[in-house]
Amino acid sequence: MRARTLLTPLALVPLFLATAVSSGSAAESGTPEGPDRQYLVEGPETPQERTQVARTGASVDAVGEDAASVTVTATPGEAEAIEDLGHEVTEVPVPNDLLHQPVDPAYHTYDELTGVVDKVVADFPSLAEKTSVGSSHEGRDIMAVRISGEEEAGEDKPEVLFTHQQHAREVLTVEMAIYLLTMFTEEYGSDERITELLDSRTIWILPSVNPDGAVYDTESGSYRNWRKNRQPNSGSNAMGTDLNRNWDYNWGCCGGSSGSPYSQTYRGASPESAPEVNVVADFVRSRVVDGEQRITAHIDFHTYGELVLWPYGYTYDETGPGMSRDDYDAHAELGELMAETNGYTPQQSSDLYVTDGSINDWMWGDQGIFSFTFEMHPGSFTGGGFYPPGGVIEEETARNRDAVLDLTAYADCPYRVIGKEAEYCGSAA
Ligand code: CXA
Ligand code: ZN
Repeated sequence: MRARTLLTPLALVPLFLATAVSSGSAAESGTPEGPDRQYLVEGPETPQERTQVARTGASVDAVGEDAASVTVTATPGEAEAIEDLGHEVTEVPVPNDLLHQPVDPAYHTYDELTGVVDKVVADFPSLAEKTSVGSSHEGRDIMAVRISGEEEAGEDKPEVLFTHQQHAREVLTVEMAIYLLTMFTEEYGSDERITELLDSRTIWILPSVNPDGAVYDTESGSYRNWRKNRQPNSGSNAMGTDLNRNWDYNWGCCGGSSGSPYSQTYRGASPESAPEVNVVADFVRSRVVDGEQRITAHIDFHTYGELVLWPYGYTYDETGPGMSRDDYDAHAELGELMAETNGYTPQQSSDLYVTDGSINDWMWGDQGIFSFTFEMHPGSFTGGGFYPPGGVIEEETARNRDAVLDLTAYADCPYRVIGKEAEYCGSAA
């Protein structure tokens, strides 16, 4: 392997520290040649170049502020493959390395999250209801909270879905779920907009769709930088499937996921092979009533990058099968409108890099649900990566308040955003 230089600002950090933290065994992550590490990759500037980087099997965690670099989680072998593409690869060393830092008590563990959900539904029994959509691989509940205001008999309210923590280490997304649970319950009856929205919409919040990964990431007391679920892979000692590559729409079609169980972006043995994806997809399919999908809009929360993303991810093309010009334009308009409220960068998800089997592609391509990914704070690795300090939670969750309410407001007819409600929503006009 070629020698790699340390980042200049960190040149004084003794090298031995970088090796001292490389304690993960092959069974936990990485390949038999070594565990996953985080690297700065300087060079890739275009979606095509970032897609080439992602195709090595590394997870591209964020695009640098200069738009000419990315941060990745990769095995040493993948790092070498990235170097072979002609990029400069630098391991991000300790102490700037955010791996293995102590778990921040400001963030909620899965058990604490369960406690919060139970308290919300106990405090607001006429507004909020807790259900389970099913179990994770290790048998944990995948909770769903249904929130709705006054119900009239026979009324069919449009429904809005929020999903959180497909990727275990993206801990701020759980705090985002708690923010939404609190906002929609505590402010009903006092905030006029929220009251009106809940009287005319039903909200579904799935605060952690990867509880096994979440527990694994934090149970030792130090973060493990874990992304996937905790499902063993037959014939391999590598654990886990990337839930956001396991959805059943053009699964594995386009080089936007990996077939290797060692990869951070392993797509699984077959679409919905991850029980977490299967039960959430079953839940969404169960919202089809009288042949009509009741859920019209969806946000999947991730970190990090401060982006608003929309489908498709499997192709660079804006339009294609199941995505008309109007469909695309309505996604883009809604995405841009939300991004104006939170200051994120709006773009089609393949502008980042190509992915296949993502939740957004399935929600839109299979279910006709307007579907977005929010990549929350920080904007780049230097803001704390996947584990920003607890002090940012309040500001960075509240930051998405207006975007969530705006999307919820459009849920009766998302095409209204491009002025085409008469064409697409009949009497709703
Ligand atoms: C993403 C999200 C949705 C569709 C396409 C791409 C980005 C996401 C990913 O790769 O799944 N990025 S992340 N959160 O760092 O893993
Ligand atoms: Zn993610």
